Amino acid sequence: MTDDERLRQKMMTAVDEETMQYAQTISKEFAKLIVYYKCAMLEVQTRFTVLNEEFALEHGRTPVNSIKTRLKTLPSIREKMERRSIPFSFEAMENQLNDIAGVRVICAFPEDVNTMANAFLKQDDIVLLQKKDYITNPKPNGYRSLHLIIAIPVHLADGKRMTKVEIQIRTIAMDFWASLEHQLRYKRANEFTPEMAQELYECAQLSAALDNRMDDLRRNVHKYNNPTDGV
Ligand code: 0O2
Repeated sequence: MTDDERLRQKMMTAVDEETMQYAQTISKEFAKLIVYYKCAMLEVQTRFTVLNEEFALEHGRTPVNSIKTRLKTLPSIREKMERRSIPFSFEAMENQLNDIAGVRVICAFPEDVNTMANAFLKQDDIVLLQKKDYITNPKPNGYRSLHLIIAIPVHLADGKRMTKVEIQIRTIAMDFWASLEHQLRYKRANEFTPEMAQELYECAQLSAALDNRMDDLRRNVHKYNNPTDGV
């Protein structure tokens, strides 16, 4: 007997056939939904990869340093819905959660963040649902990033389905700070003393200053090497 068969036999003794079938239907429906999110996420990743290649052809450098993708797991989805007192259903999951599929685009320079965001949002099949500009208006703790919630069509055998994706666009320096802060905070489990919070905030300021200096340097290098250009 395989492990799967043994597990099924164990479950059969614990729950009736009707419950088993219900659980199977639910897990199939969940798997189907997750596939749509995965396809939407890959589509977004491809669109940024294409924009990056095109930019490299025209300008001789790549504005996108790396692209990370992640799909929320079922326990993480349930935890978020419980935290927000949303009764669990697939409909509520689709309508009320914006970040089941997430794409993080890490850019070289601050200017690249807006260039990439604008080029992406210009595409006529992308619907912008929400924009939070934590670069112009950083969070009180110093967090900086451009957040977009968009819907993108996923083309299926029987038509298209608009699917939501959360996109975070930030520079390497912004990502460095956010990744370390996230580790220290470990999903809100760790508390910071006011001194620790201040230290983190100052680190965020340092990373913002570094971004600005590197952006100035990029502009100067460009101007020096292309004296007739406007930039
Ligand atoms: P994870 O593990 O990265 O997914 P939301 O909960 O997303 O519906 P909210 O809080 O209004 O609603 O969304 P917001 O402000 O757009 O932030 C969502 C995500 O941005 C977070 O997801 C983080 O990835 C990132 N983020 C926001 N604020 C901070 C911050 O202060 N520090 C760091 N390191 N990341 C931040 P999750 O689900 O919290 O985490």
